[in-house]
Amino acid sequence: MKMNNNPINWFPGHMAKALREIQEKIQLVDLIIELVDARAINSTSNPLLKDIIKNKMSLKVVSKIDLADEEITLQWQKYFKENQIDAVFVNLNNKTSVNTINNKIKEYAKKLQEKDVKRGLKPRNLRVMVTGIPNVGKSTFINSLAKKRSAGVGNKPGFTKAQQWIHTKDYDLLDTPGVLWPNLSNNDAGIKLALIGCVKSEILPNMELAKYAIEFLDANYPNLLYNKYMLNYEKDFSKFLEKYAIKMGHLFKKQELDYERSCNQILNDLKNGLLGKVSWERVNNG
Ligand SMILES: Nc1nc2c(ncn2[C@@H]2O[C@H](COP(=O)(O)OP(=O)(O)OP(=O)(O)O)[C@@H](O)[C@H]2O)c(=O)[nH]1
Ligand SMILES: [Mg+2]
Repeated sequence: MKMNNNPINWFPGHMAKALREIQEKIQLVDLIIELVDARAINSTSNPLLKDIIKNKMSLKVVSKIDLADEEITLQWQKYFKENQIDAVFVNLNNKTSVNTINNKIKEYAKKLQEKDVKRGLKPRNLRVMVTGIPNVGKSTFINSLAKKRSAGVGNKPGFTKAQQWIHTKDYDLLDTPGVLWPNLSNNDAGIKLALIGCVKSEILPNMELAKYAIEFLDANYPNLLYNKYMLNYEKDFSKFLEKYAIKMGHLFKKQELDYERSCNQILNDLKNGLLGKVSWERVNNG
């Protein structure tokens, strides 16, 4: 299914500003962490970041693995390893995951400090910034690292704009993330981004989104629909929606079936992982 309207007209207008902000912040740090969503790793990766980062150290943090298809997550892990892209896969609501990231950042801090010592410099704290497109978990990430350290938040003098830093024993973290725009170059990127909540779903008609989702589930995860709704999908979205609306008692003014409400419900169930673990993109298929 193809949609004619560009669903993310929001982004181009803000791209220049976001780019400027990121470029300014990048100068302040040693390590750039890009958060992406495990359910759509291609679409949630920024297309330009690699070029902006240049020779700085970078780490990909793949969030929300608790909502993603485990098999596809494994494929991505293999892919990153083979391509020497440093990545950690996490559920940011899980303490163990946060520890994993923390240890990873400490490895980078150690590397930097060893370099400093080699050059005869006094070793200093690694400086880290977090980037990512909307809703990938940037704030959750920063808060969990900050809470763990119960670090004070304070101004670091000497920059034109006072930046807030979170200090830990091994590294300093910029407390405001850089917001990036998504990768729209692959097939149906806008739809997938709406389905995982990275762009406002109002941008696309809910009916279209739900149709895409149901057809995708039927093709890729045939059991999930029946398991959740106890309804068979007979290759006909309208028919499925009708059966669903009747079953759920979604009525408009107590008479007509309220399909909008039904679509909303299905989309929310999906976004919250209530149908099961679903990934919308595999490695190498956009
Ligand atoms: N299940 C699950 N939910 C997560 C995870 N990480 C973040 N979330 C949820 O995702 C939503 C968005 O997280 P935020 O931390 O606000 O994301 P953000 O990138 O700061 O979003 P913006 O500020 O809008 O750009 C919240 O409801 C989080 O609880 C994760 O690993 N697993
Ligand atoms: Mg945030």
